[in-house]
Amino acid sequence: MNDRVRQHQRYKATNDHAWLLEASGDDPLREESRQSRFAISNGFLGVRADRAATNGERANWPSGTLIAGLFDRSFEADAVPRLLSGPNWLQVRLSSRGSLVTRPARAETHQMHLDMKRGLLLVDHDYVDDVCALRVHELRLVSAAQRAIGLQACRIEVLEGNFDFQLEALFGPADVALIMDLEEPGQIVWHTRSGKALMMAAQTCVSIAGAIVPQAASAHLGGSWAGRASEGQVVELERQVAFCRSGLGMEGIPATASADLRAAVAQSSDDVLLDHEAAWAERWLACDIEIEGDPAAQKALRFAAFHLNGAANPDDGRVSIAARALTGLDYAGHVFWDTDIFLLPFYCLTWPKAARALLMYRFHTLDGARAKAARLGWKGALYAWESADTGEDVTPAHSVAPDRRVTDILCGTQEQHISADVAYAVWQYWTVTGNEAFLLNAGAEILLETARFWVSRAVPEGDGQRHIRRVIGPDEYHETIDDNAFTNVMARWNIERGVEVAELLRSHWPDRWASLCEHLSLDDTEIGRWPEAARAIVTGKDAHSGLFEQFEGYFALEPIDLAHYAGRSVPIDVVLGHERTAKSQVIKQADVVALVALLPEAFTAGDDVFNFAFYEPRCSHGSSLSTAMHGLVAARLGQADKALDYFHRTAAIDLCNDKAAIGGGIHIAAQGGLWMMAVLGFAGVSFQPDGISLKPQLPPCWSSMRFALQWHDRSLRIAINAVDRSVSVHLERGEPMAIHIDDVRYWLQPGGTRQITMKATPLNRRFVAGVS
Ligand code: IFM
Repeated sequence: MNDRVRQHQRYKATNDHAWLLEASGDDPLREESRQSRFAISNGFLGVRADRAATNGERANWPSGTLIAGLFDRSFEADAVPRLLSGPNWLQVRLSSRGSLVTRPARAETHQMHLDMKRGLLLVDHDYVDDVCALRVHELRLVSAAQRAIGLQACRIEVLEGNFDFQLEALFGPADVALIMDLEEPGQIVWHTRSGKALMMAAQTCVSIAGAIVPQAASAHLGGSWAGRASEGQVVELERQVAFCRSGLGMEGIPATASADLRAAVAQSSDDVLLDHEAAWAERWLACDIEIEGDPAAQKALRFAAFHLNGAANPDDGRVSIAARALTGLDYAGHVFWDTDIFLLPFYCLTWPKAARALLMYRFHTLDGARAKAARLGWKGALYAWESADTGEDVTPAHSVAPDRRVTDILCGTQEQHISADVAYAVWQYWTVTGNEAFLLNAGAEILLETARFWVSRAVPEGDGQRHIRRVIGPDEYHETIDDNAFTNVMARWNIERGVEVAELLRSHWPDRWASLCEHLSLDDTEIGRWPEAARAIVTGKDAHSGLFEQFEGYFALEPIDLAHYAGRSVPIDVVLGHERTAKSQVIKQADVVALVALLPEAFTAGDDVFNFAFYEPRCSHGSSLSTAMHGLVAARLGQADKALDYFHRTAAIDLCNDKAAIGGGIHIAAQGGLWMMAVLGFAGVSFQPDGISLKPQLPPCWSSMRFALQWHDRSLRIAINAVDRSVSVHLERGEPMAIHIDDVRYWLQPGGTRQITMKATPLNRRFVAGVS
């Protein structure tokens, strides 16, 4: 393929629609949602799908480049630190004979393609002018291979007439909280109020028909170019940027950064593109899920994996993933339990290195968690409900409620299940990877310090039991409640894991155990009290019925039939008002149901079904985290139709234009939840001490499902076929291991495949293992 053909091919999106997200035309009301949905990111940089060739006539919101971990306050009076953005490096202004080319030929010629396979955003526009007609193709990426780098390439084809052009490569302003220190050709350095630094280098090059055009006027970054391109000719602009930030455990910007960034932007765009595509190909090999029979589910899972892959940086243990990942600024870029509970499963099972980095972030913020526990009068570590870069709790104290009143936010002090959620994530990673170095150097300390917190937090009372009072569970409609079942059962579990990890270290790594005990001032007497403390925590479970009471007094609250409010377009607390909602049984999101999902062992035979049946109709799904948890539980309970309905509702949160606008960013927890529903729900993956277990119950319309998993440094490929009722597991790489299919244990040899034919029972495609 010659250079020109190859250059042209770059801008062509794959024609496999299962890998594409498409939008066309102008849709001003949905523009901001589109910017989130079509955003690209690489765990360090995030770029919303702002228009580049806007010709300056429109200042898009909020524009700019989100930079993972770059938190600060803009002004003294700012309540909490927020994620800052670097400049928008994608603005291009086109003029023809001195006038801006602003007239799109037809609205529908504006087309956006998110090519998820190659990790590219491709945008096409046609423009007309009195003397020429132009077609502009744009390609953008933030490199999955070299996370510092962004690349923009624009190809301007002259369809008719002569194009006497001026082309400007512009840079939008950086966040107001970034103060410029230095601007010199090709480079800018900023600092923040608290002394963090951001450096950016940029290089732009323009050519006509392959010949470089000299710059007409130079700016420190970007610049302008002028020339004439006649009909059939192509003007091409290539711009590369590279960013470096300091401030997270680093002493300023490294001395070599300037040279490194300049070298990065000087690379050939072909090399950058090829490396990026290769990195994406590797990710897809590890995490793609293929579904036959449900194209919408297929696309939703690709979209989920696309954003999950873009959200994490396996090389940086100082940052984590915000509630809107790097696609928007809702929640100020803060990190919630979303990451530990909804995202970790994807990373543990498909990208353990990224999972480890996310948990190292929790390790690096452990001091903040210890300080928070101490400030509130407890021992151990209470993680920040909303976390930024230091581990300090950055939950705002107030917000404006939907009724426009300023209300207090109590989550920062009361939503304490976060500590158990972090411990849960640590344990999950340990179970899935067996990474001893992580356990010894970071994981054990988190488990012990969070366990220690709960032991001090669950206070023994006159009834001989321990109570955890004045908390908020996942259901945030009920504040300052006592003995939230989710919090208490997770706390118990956390303490038990603390005891387990203590025993493990004591017996296998006594030296490390001794040094950790010294470091934490922990001794056998203190740990000796933990098992009893765990047992004494009230769970709210009725011994006869098996039903958990969501919190003390919940059953006495006003029951409200949510069916009467079906079709409402606003959250139920807006309809009922804050006070009535709080005095009712209406739940914001999965709470006891989340417990069924996370700790199924806390439910004995049939209790899970009963609890799900009781709580599901009481849930209003006022959080984007809710439907995924319900779908996961429904799938595991064999309620495949219901689970599929939850799956598609979860997918709609970010993909459906008729839902609430998502201008503030995509809901990354919902994306993680989709993956969980598919793999942990429909495929029925769970963990055994010696391997993985599968209990597939595919929805009726999914004729097959294929996916890959990582387990203890092994790679597995799994195929479930509902048509011939087969399940096959292939051990692609790694040592022999056990695999359990519907409770029957099989042994897998390296390179070997197990294919099992299942017998279908009449119920809901519930399979039973048959011939081996
Ligand atoms: O973490 C969630 C919380 O559970 C509900 N409100 C939104 C937060 C961020 O997604």
